[in-house]
Amino acid sequence: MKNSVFLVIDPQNDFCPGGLLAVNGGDEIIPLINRLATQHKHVVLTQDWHPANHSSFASQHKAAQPFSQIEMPYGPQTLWPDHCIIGSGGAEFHQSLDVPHAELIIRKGFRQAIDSYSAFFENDHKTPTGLGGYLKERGFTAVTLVGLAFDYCVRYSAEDAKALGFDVEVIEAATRAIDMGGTAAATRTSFAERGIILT
Ligand code: VGL
Ligand code: ZN
Repeated sequence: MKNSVFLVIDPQNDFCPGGLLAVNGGDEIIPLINRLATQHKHVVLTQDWHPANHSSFASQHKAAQPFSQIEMPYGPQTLWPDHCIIGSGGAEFHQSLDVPHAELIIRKGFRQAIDSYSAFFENDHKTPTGLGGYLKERGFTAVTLVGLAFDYCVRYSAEDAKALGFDVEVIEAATRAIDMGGTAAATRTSFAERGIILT
């Protein structure tokens, strides 16, 4: 596993029970993530990191409900409750997360006008976060993903990693899904079609 990196997606308070965009059981995966991380020499964390007026927040759109869909200049966008606001407690990593050997924390979603589910590209599918270049420059060829949420940030990060040429594995037991309208099943189908290994 010399050439593999363990990528932990958004293990943050706001995606855990009690948080502003809580994912069912989001906190349950933290001990497993800690354990799996000890088996990997190289670990990278991502952190959803939004300004308070972020355009993905329903609160920024007149009469819009959280979890509704709108059309943005870059394509369709789900509107979310306010979450992971820069500097807030909700944006901090879960207090039980214990991955001191993580080598990089990559923040995403910090531009007001565009969301970023993927750790590699923002939601226009064009603007790079820099993570792809970083991993390639360091010689990694394989990415193992875990974290939150399975059907959003884990999904799009895994798909972009695969499109960039990495071997990609997602450990489903160390993820939890938002699962709105069949999005978890759609994620499994998409992974199978793309050759992303789901274990
Ligand atoms: C996420 C929705 C909005 C995620 C982040 O981490 O899956 N989902 N922001
Ligand atoms: Zn977000």
